[in-house]
Amino acid sequence: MLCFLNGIRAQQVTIGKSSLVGEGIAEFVPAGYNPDETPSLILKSEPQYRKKLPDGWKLFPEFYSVNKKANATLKLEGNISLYGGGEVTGPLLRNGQQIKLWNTDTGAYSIDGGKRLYQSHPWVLGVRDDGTAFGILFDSTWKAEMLTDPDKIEFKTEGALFRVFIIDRNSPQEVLKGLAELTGTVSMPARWTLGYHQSRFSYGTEAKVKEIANTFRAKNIPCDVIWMDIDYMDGYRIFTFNPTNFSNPLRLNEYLHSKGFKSVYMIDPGVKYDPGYKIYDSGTATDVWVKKPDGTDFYGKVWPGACTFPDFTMPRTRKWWAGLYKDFLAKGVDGVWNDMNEPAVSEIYINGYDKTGVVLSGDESGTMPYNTHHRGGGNLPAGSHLLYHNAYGRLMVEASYEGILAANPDKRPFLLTRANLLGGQRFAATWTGDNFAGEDHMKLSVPMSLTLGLSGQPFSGPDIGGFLDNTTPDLWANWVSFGVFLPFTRGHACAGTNDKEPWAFGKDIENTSRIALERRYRLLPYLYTLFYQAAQTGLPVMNPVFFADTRNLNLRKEEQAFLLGKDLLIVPAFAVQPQLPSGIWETLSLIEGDTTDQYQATLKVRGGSIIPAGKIIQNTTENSFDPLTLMICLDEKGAAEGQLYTDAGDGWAFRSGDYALLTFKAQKKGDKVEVTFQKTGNRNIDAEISKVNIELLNNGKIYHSEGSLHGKLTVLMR
Ligand code: NBV
Repeated sequence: MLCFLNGIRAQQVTIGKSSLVGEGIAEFVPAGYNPDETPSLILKSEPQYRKKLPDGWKLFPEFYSVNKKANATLKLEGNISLYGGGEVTGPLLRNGQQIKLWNTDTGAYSIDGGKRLYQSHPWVLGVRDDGTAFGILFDSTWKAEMLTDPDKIEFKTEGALFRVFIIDRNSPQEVLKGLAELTGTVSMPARWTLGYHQSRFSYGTEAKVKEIANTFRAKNIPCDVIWMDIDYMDGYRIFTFNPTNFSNPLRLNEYLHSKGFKSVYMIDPGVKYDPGYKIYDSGTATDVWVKKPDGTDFYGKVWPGACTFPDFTMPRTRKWWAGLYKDFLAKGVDGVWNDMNEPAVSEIYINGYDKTGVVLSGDESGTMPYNTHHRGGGNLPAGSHLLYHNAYGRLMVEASYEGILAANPDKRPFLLTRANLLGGQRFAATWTGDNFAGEDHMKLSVPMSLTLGLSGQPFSGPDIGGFLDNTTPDLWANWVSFGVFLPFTRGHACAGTNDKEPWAFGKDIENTSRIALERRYRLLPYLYTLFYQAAQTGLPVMNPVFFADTRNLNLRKEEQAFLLGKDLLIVPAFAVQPQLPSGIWETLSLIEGDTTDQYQATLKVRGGSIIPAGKIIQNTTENSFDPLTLMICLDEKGAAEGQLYTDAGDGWAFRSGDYALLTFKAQKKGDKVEVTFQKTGNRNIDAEISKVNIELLNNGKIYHSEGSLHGKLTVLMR
């Protein structure tokens, strides 16, 4: 049927097939859809069952073809709050926004939502006034634009027809669980990845890395991970080490391990065009490179100069790439950082020997031309860069994840990626790229990480302090003080900027940083439990305030304050008149001085909850739990509940029962509060948790008591 769409002649495409593929999850397939033109790279697997759509199903997309380019639209009725879209700038509440889905290396991005960023999440969450919610997933990686208008959600691609999935459930949390049923969840991270990470572009020598590590320990500032940016490599050749400055990486990593640190090293996709360089030669011999339309190798400029690029659409390439990690990780490397994988390409060359390249314009600039050829294989058809660009980082991290896992099968892979696609949380955590050392970017880091969480990616955070430009002491102090409550907590800095370690800003700010980091470390038992829940259910770790009361419309825009899990409210010091949920919320102190330090965020515990906290530790190789503290805040009925999940902290034994999940319940009887718990899992935690402290927060007062998991846990409110 011919019609007009946004004033342009369009062909309406009928829905060829619709079915129910999960509880409240519908799949819509347009007539003429061809998976060889739009393969699915977002779903974890094809839905297991398909049933008839129930009578009364309300949300139907409309499909169009505009000049042979596919479009899907969902008309909206009533007042709907829109969220999602993944890695975006601009507000948390996304009504009236427009984004381009074209993964782009955009440093110092504008804060108002105008520019493209590094990832693509073709997903929108809608919340109705009554708190019920729906979500729409556009299953396409073609270059696209997504509009979240007040009256419609529109997804306009530059490619072929695609499927749409719509989830309609009774709360936004339930919709996010549905998204996880389709796209999977984060894989349970190792405990050390939840500690503080210290990075810089770059700590340039082995001696400098050791100095940084030692300063953390000397100053008693908790930290778990030191990061190696590109300068550890030999001339930016991936999977190599600089023979002078990082001559013995195994020695360095063993040194870091002996001090309770882990190490993460960067690996970019561009392989230096350098016959004689092992990786270039083996990639060439295996025939893995992305091709130009004429079938010859594509060359583009990145850090090492002219590079070839692995074509991750080919199973052969992913296998080859995965295999490269074995020797690399054998040097004691604990985690991997995949950068520049949009892919970022600054110039293109006719051949690898060129001295001058061509700089492309428009959306092709900064990456490969649209017609660059990807060969595909397995379930993936051959296709153009216009189809596969947005999946490049996602396919790369799948291969990296597999390689890291194969190299160290007894450890949980840790991978951080800059580019990714909806669903890519299964393989890698993320950070919000090259932000700027300014107050606006600091504030933006809250809605950015919240929105990623509402788009399936729970494990994210910004470069604390700001990557580009110098950071002032005041900015650092403000940023680190709430940044420690973001799921991924890493300080990072660009080359040429000032030092940005917690001690770099003078004694007072060092103290502020220590308090903030000690607060995070005390909360590790809670955080680890939240990640366990995220891995189980797909619920975010960091949540918008409106999750506390989905019917309170005043909370829908709140993007300064946020929730950690559902029980802890974080109000950053910069927040001006934040909209907070009503009900019982008690102020929580975790560290001496944390409620008087001007920079620290205010923490509030929800009435009805029990938060498990540990003691201050310097890194996660230390026992967090002795004592375990239960922070209890009763609801109106004098009851509270909370969970603690613990396991070996790494490895997979938890999958066969070596874990402990404790569900605590507190009930007030007279002036006595009794705490009981139930345990599932086979892990014996007696040695780890020999003592339990109780802190009951009530009307600004704290009631203390002590006990153990084997005795009675009670606290008197007098
Ligand atoms: O590898 C250097 C940087 C890195 O520090 C940063 O975090 C990435 O987002 N990388 C980009 C390359 C370009 C920096 C200007």
